[in-house]
Amino acid sequence: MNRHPLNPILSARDVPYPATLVFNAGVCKWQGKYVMLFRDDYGSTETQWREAAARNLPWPGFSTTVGIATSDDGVRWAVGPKPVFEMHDDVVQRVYDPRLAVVEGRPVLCFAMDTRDGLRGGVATTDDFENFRILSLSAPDNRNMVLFPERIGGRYARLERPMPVYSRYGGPERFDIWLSESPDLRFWGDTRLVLRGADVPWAGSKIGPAAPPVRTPRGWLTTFHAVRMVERNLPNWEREWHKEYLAGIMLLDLEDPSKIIGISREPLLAPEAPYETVGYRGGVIFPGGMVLEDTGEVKIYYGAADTVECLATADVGELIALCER
Ligand code: BMA
Repeated sequence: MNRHPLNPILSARDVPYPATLVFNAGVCKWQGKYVMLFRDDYGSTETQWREAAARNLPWPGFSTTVGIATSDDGVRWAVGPKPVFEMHDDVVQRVYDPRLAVVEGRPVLCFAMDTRDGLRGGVATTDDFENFRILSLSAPDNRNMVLFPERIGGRYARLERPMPVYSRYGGPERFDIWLSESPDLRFWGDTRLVLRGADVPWAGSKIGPAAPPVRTPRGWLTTFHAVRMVERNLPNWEREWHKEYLAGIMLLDLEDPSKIIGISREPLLAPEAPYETVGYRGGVIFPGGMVLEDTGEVKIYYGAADTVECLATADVGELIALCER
């Protein structure tokens, strides 16, 4: 992977309305442009987090919105004048971590939703990136949903990450990637396990789908995030933080994407650059967008340190080779 020299490609200073942390974006190519939906946590400053940490106060409150940016080259972005997707009422605290896929020509958004009753994963469609129609919301707790860009065997498919706790008897956090299918993007079922967090040798803790998969002749190429517990305290606003977030990549069977063809034996991206290791939560790489260009270049967009949005590129053949090794 090559980190783009202009990284971070989007941060709070590019946003013309209240913004503090701009990260975990979804990106797609639509009608000749790159479209990005990004998460914006605002309403609390860096000074406030540090003060909270120093005085052992609870999490400084953020509000979250989803904003839009567009680009001609996938590198330089123009941010829209106001947020395009947000929800906040007595039950819903916020929607965040958007992932974008163009499914048979139609933009489809997956998102996470914090509610008083648990964490839900949503699927919504849009024709204009201004109005979003929510088609489905999962039972809690589930999130990190990403859609495949076409029907497989006649059905839509998504990767998702439920969060079993009770059945794990208070053991270490180990969440896995699952796949569900749908005839209409509303009703989801035929759910099956794809990859266990415990089976990622270089991470071993919880994992989750990252960017929506792209089709290659060798299989569906898809990134995931994986948590590695580290001894050292990572530089972040909290007193103690030991979860490092890395990116991995795998190749799934074209006909049955619950089957893994191959998976990279090493992380695809680990936090190394200063904008990845230092921030609100240092040591976090959280991909949410992946674009395969006609030239064979793959653009991977990722949130870094829960603070900014970044871009790294690679050659599709090399990524496939990593999985098939
Ligand atoms: C995950 C989610 C992401 C976040 C990541 C690192 O559990 O909350 O939104 O980027 O943790 O803090």
